[in-house]
Amino acid sequence: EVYPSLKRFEHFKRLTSDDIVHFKQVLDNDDNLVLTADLDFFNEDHLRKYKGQSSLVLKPKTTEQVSKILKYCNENSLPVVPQSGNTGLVGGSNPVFDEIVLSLANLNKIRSFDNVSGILKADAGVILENADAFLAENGFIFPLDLGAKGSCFIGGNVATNAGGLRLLRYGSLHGSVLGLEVVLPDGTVLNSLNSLRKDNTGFDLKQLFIGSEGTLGIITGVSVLCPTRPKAVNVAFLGVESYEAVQKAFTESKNYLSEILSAFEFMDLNSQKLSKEFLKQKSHPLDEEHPFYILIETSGSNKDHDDVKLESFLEYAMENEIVSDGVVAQDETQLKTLWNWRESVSEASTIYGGVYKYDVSIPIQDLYRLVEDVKVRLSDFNLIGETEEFPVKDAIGYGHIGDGNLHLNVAVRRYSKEVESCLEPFVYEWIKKHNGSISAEHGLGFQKKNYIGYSKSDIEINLMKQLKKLYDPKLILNPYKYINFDK
Ligand code: FAD
Ligand code: 2HG
Ligand code: ZN
Repeated sequence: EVYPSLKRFEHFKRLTSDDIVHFKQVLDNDDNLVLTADLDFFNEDHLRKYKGQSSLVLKPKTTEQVSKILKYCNENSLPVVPQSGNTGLVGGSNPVFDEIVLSLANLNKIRSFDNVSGILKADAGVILENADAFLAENGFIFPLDLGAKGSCFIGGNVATNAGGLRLLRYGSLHGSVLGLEVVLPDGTVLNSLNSLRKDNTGFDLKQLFIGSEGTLGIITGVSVLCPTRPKAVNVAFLGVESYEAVQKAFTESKNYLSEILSAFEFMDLNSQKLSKEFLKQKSHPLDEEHPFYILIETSGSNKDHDDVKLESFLEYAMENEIVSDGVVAQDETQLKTLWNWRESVSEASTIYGGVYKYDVSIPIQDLYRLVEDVKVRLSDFNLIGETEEFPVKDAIGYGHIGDGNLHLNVAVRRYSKEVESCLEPFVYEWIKKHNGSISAEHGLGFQKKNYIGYSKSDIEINLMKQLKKLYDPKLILNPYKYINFDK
C-alpha cells in the first residue's frame, strides 16, 4: 500500500466487473463516461504529492445519474471521491486507496441567470472562468476569483469554501451562495436551489455543505448571488520597506479608498524573486527591490472618481513614507500583468522540486512573524541554504493580507522527513499559540486531517463526527480525509 500507516476501511467492498457493468448501464453505456485506464490525472493531486490507486472514474452528465451511482455505492459499501477541477492544495480530491472517482466535469451547463437580482444557477461542474465570462457578458461578476480559475469548478469552490482574491470585497461563499443541489450518500437529492436572498425557515442546511470537502454530499448545482461588474478597475503595485508599513498601508487604504477597495494582497521579496524565475522575466514591475510588495485593486462605477481617490491615497502614502515606490496599471493588459505577479507565486513555489504549503489565518500584526520564525528554525536545523546539499531553498510569505490570511510556502529541492518534522507540528503549534486557524481557505483534505484539533475544540469535532454519521453512516464519501471519522 502507498500509505503504510493507514488502513483501508474493512467494511468497504472491492470493486468487481459486475459493479462496472452496472455503472455502464447507469451512464447509458457511454464509454466516455466510464474510465478504467489512464487514470493518473484523477489519482494524483495538483501538487503531485499524493497518489491513489483508483481503477474507476465515473463522469455522469446529470444529477439523476449522480444519484443512481451514490445509491448503488451506498448499498454496496463502495467508497467514492468527488472530484472537480482537481486543483485543491491539500490532497482532498484524490483517492487514497481504490475509491471510485466521481468527476463532475460533465455537469457543466449554466442553468439560468436573472439579470435583475443577479442570481446565477449553474451545474456544479462549470469552470469558474467560464461562469465569470458568462456573467461578464451580462454585466455581472462572479463573487470569487482565484489563480486556478481556468481549471477549478464552481462546485469545487463551494465544496472547499474557497476564499481567493475578491473576498475582501464580496465576502465568503457562505454569504453569496443562496442555494445548493446536493446528492446525499444514499442517493437522495436535496434541492435548495432557490433564488431567495432572505429565508428564515429552519436550519440553513446548505451551509453545512459549503466547505465540507465532499464528506457529506455531492454538490451538483449552485445558486449564487452575483454583483454588478464594476465599470472602473484600477490596480496599483507598490514597494514597501517593512511589514509595519504594509499594515499602515492597509489601514490608510481603507480610509482613503473605503467602498472602492476590492483587493489588498501582499508578497515578500523572495516570493517575487521566485515568480520572476517562474515567469522567465528579466525585469519586475518595480525596478528596485523592496522587502515587501502590495497589490491594491479598486473597483467602482466611475473611473474619474476612483482615479482621484487612488491618487490621493498614493500621494499620502508616498509623502508619509508608507510606500516607497509604485506603479499603477494604465490599461487592461498592464492590469493583468500586475495581477499575474501576485497570482503566479503559488505555482512558482514549486520550481525547485517541491513545496510545503501552509495556509493560515492569524491576527494581522503577527502574521509575517511566522515566516521569519520558520526560517530561523530551518536554519537552526541546518536545512535551508543556497547550495544543493540543503533540502530547503527558501521560505516565502504572501497572501490575502486584507483578510488576515498568510500563505507560507517552503520551497524545497526534495521532500524529506527531516524537513517535514521540522515544520510539523511546529507551524500548527505556532498558529494555535497565536490564536490562528491552520486552514484559512484551502481546507483540511488529506494533508491536515490529523491537525484539526489545533483549530477546533473536542466538542466541535465530536459534533462534526455525529453529523458525518447522520449524513453518511457507511462513511463512503471521501473517506480518510478531513477528520478521522472512523474513530
Ligand atoms: P477539487 O480540487 O477537485 O476538489 C476539492 C475538494 O472538494 C475535494 O475534497 C473534493 O472531494 C471536493 N469536491 C469537489 N467537487 C465537489 C462537489 N461537487 N461536491 C462535493 N465535494 C466536492 N483556494 C482558495 O481558497 N483561494 C485561492 O486564492 C486559491 N488559489 C489557488 C491558486 C492555484 C494556482 C491553485 C492550484 C489552487 C488555488 N486554491 C485556492 C485552492 C482551491 O481550493 C481550489 O483551487 C478550488 O477551490 C478547488 O476547486 P476544484 O474544482 O479544483 O476542486
Ligand atoms: C493563493 O492565494 C492561493 O495564491 C494559493 O490560495 C496559495 O499556493 C498557495 O499556498
Ligand atoms: Zn489564497
